Order: sequence, then structure tokens, then C-alpha cells
Amino acid sequence: MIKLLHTADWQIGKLFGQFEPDEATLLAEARFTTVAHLAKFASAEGVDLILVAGDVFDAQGVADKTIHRLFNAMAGFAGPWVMIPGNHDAGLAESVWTRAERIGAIPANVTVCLKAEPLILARPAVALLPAPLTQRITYTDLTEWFAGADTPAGLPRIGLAHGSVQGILAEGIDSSNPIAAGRAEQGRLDYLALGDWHGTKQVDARCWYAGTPETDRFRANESGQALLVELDGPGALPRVTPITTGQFRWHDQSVALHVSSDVDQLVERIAAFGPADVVQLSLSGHTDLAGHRCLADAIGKARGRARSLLADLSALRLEPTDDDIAALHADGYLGDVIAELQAGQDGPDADVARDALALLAGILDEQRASAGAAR
Ligand SMILES: [Mn+2]
Repeated sequence: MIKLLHTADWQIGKLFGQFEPDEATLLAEARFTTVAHLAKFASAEGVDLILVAGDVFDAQGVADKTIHRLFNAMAGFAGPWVMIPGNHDAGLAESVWTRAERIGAIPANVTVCLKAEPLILARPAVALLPAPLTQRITYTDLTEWFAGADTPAGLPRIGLAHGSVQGILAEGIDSSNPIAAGRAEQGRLDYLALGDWHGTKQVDARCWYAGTPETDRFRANESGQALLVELDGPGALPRVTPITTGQFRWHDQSVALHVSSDVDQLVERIAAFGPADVVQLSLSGHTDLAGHRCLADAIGKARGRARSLLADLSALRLEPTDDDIAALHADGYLGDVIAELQAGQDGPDADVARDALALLAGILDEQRASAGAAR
């Protein structure tokens, strides 16, 4: 039996610009430690070969230091690694791969396949058929040559490719870097290891997307995994087991607030986020000033607990209640201003109106606190 570990889409060097710099640094750093965990897991599990199906690097221009650090992170598995370039790290004439070679970063147990030709390994005894991308976008199916490729009899045939299996992924992403559905069978493969789709996905009995081992975006279902693939021999169906590898869980939550119990529920939900959570919160609907203060307080505290929390309150309408206004002693002129601001949330300066109301909510909060009437 041969044991493979199939992974892809490491996106090493990704910058995470939507987060604050300290958080972005930690998310980028986590990708190295996840690779180190993969290596350690493979050693402990007695894996024979690790396959990396493209997008090892997020960009061609990553620093030399980053290249060295990646290959250092892989040191925990001394067996063979075979990788191919993807669209982010395509095997151009001059690429991150030629640079890695030139600076002497690639260890002897790592093979980078830059050409579409069979790679025959002795240990484990397998024939690998790689389909490396040599440009970022191609409209021809680079796995087409698999079927016509002769490999030594008795060796399992394993394909490695990066792109979109036609007809099974979300609409609109079928057009570039196409891979024909049914390629594993048509190419006489025992297993086809794919990259590019960041969630784990089974294509058919012999073909899977591993997904990225560390989630890197909010819309990536079933990510944060690698695949343990067991092959009994040529012709046998592979046994594929997803392994959890991700350190962080990414949550994209859109919440519409209508009644005060909605605020209470959301505050509870926010309070449950911890160090493994990366959160993007988009709020809509409406709340009174007191509710807004509760939310702002919950978000502020959660920012100190979660790995990262992004909150967008720009679609949340603030509607001061009579109680709010009474507590602000907002009679006369101030009362008129509040009414104006409330109506202003429908106008062209909605952001300003909302911010002003939120400020008033802060004052309200202070007044309540000094009166000793905690909500
Ligand atoms: Mn890709």
C-alpha cells in the first residue's frame, strides 16, 4: 500500500491587506507553521510521498527569505515531496521557481515539476504525471497528454494538476486553466491530485481537490484540510481521508437587526469568538442608541480575543428611541438635531449622520454610567 499526502494552494507570501498590519503578519506567518505541521503529520503517519498541487507561492515576487523559510518549514518530512506551479506561481521562463533553484533553496528530497513529462519514482514506486502551468492563464487543457503517456507497467499512475474541472465548480470560473471532467479515468490514472479550488472537494472516485491547508479567504467552504490518500496498487480505488490542518476558522456573517433581542443574540454570538476565529461581520437593519453601544462594546472586546475581527456597520441604521432622547436630555435644539440626523440617514450624507448619532450614543452611555444606571 502507498500512502500519499495531497495538499495544494499554500499561497505562501500572501499579504492579507484587508487586515491591520499586526494581524496580517500573523495570518501570513500561520501558513508556514501549517506547512511545518503537514510535514510533521506526514512523518508520524508514515506517509510515502507528499504531493503539492500548485500555488505553493502566492506571487512570483516573494522575497528570497520567504522562499528559504518555506523550504525550511518542510524539513520535518524527509521523504519525497513533488510539487507543480499553479497560476499564482506559474513556471514562467523566469519565475519564483527558477529563483528558488538559483538561490539553492530547494532541498534534494523536493522535486518541482516544471515540465509536462512523466516522473518515475523508485521509492515509493509510482509514475507521476504533472501538468504544470507555465503561464498564469491558459485556455487549453494541460492534462490532455496524460492518456497518451506510457508509464512502466505495474506502477500506479498519479496525476497532478492545477485549474478548474469543467462543469462542477461555481459559475464563471470554468473558463481558464480548464481540466476536463473524467480526466482521471480517461488518463488511466489511479489518482488525480488537484489544486486551485480552496475548499476540499471530491470530483469523482479518483479525483479530488485538497483545498488549502490554512484558510485564506472568507468564502472558502471546507478549507483548512489536506487529504490522506491510500492506494493498494494499480487499478484499486483510492481511500481518501480529509485531515484537519487549519489553525484558524474564518467566518463571514451578515446579520440584519430588527428588534432588541436581535442585538442580544448578536452580542452573545460575538462573545463566543476566540483566538482561532477570523471574523467578518456585516450588520444591517436598525437599532437604538443603547443597542449600538452594546454592539460597539462587544465588538471592541472581541477584537482582543479573536485572531481578527472586521466589522462593517455602515448599513446599520441608528434609530434613537424616546428613552434615548430623554436620557440625553435632548429637548429643544438638540432634539431637533437628533431628528434631523435620523432622517439624514436616508440622504447623501448618511455616513456622517450615522457617525454623529453613534457619537451621541457614546455620550448617552457616559451619562448613564455616571448616573449609575447600567443597562
Ligand atoms: Mn490557483
